[in-house]
Amino acid sequence: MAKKNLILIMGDQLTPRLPALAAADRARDVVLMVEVAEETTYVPHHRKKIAFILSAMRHFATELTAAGWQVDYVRLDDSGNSGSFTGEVRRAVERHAPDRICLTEPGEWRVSRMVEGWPDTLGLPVDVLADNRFLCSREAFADWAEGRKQLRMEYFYREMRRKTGLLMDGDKPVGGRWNFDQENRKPAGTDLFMPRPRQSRPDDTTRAVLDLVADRFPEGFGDLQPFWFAVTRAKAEQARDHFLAEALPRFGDFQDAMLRGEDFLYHSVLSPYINIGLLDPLDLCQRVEKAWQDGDVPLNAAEGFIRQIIGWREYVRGIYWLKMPDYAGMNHLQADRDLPAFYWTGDTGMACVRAVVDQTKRQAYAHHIQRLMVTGTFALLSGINPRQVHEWYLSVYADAFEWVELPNTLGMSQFADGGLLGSKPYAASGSYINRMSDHCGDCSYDVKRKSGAGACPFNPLYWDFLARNGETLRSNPRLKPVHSTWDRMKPETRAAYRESAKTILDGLDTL
Ligand code: FAD
Ligand code: DLZ
Ligand code: SF4
Repeated sequence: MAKKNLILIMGDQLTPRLPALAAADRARDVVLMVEVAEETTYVPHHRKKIAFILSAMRHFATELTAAGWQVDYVRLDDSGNSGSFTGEVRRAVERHAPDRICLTEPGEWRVSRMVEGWPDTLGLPVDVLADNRFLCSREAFADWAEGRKQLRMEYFYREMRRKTGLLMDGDKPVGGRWNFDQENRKPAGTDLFMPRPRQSRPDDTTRAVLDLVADRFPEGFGDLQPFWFAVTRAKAEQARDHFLAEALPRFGDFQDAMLRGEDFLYHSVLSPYINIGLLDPLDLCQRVEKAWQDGDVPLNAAEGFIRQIIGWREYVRGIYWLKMPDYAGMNHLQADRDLPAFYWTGDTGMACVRAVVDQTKRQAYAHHIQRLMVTGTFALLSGINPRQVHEWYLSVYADAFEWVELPNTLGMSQFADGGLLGSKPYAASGSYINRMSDHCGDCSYDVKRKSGAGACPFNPLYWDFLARNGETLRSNPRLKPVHSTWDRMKPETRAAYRESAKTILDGLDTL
């Protein structure tokens, strides 16, 4: 008799062509989906993120049932819910007596370890299938990395362009260049016609989940309302099409800009949908390429967007699986301060940080430059413990899963991996934020003041960061010019920076 499988689908695996489903038989096998306390609390997730994932899971289960699958769905508040993947798989094994368990490889190392223990603890064979929603398998990335002294994204990206054929003219990049990033650094101006991401209206299922999350996490971080994330594939595709038509044409030009009161600018806000499986990354890139071919978007926009997906997204996943579990414990700069409370409350006089934290609380979303150059740079300059910074980012964004969040935070943003991911730290003084945004006009601090009372904290902290980490960073050729500037400063100027920085660091929570 054919073997009966229990197919486990996790909250970030909501894709009909998922390998574990493709290998299954809907007449014979049982699909298991579980809402479990452990996944909702392993970091203090934003409440909107929890609601987004649970609602999308419920909708996906309904779609699978309609497509003829037998779905066993366990809700967070079902009596007897043991609260963990392991506990729920054990209970499902008792209910269905399968011959084996089958799943697609989990996105996070933590869960992967859990699954490795199941053959012993549950006494059944467990098949773990590679996740073919990524364009570069873990093995292919390890092969690419083998023997290389430096794992630079740019070279990986070129290989991915060749592999996918995206924006290629034979074996040459279209437009004669691989990368148009230099054209993507314009500050944005206020625009009455700024596009907004497409917003979905919550249906009965989402409303029930919102009530559940409100009830279960009354003190949790982040606003639940308004809730407008798409929670089905069809709605996510509408959001995608809206982005392609409305925002993509200007995505490139203003990729690094920040504007007060504009939470999204020309960004796609598609990462939550891609990361839980509602949108397919390759299909998305092919649509972006077609928009360029049809003359609807400029090449710098199409290339910039495709690079983020087949370049950065695949690259950070490769690094994660190559380097875990040691990666999570890295702390190259030995940063050991606690994360200030204003990362959770937004209660600070620094207008840029306040704006990003406020937006994060409202939307469970911030775009890349807000994450990297505001909250990220501030934590880097202040020497905040990278594990605390990592747990904050993993908690507060709807798109945050460790495989993508950890390398971005610990590597790109905090330089805690010693330069594996980026060739130099993203350290900057207030003038960067002043150039790329309009926050400084709204601030209790003066961006033009270099040190002393009222000076923008980023200014003295920038120089103090370089001086404090001099021993570790001086050998970095890309930092030579700034270290030379520091060395040429008058001793009293250097002393003023360091004195100011000390005052700031001693009273971080009061900024
Ligand atoms: P867009 O600007 O429209 O970009 C298009 C797509 O490209 C994104 O949807 C995303 O899928 C991909 N992308 C862009 N940049 C990156 C990147 N650096 N790494 C991986 N994919 C990228 N991204 C996450 O998906 N989850 C995270 O938890 C996450 N944490 C981050 C933490 C820090 C400190 C930093 C600096 C970046 C982080 N990123 C993370 C990367 C990036 O900021 C987000 O992917 C992006 O802001 C999502 O918004 P968007 O969909 O509007 O992106
Ligand atoms: C993030 C998350 C949350 C909040 N809740 C659940 C859940 O209840 N059930 C579930 O299957 N997945 C959830 N997830 C996503 C998982 O954390 C994610 O699938 C794993 O971390 C991937 O290894
Ligand atoms: Fe941020 Fe400094 Fe500008 Fe204030 S002055 S908004 S702290 S960069």
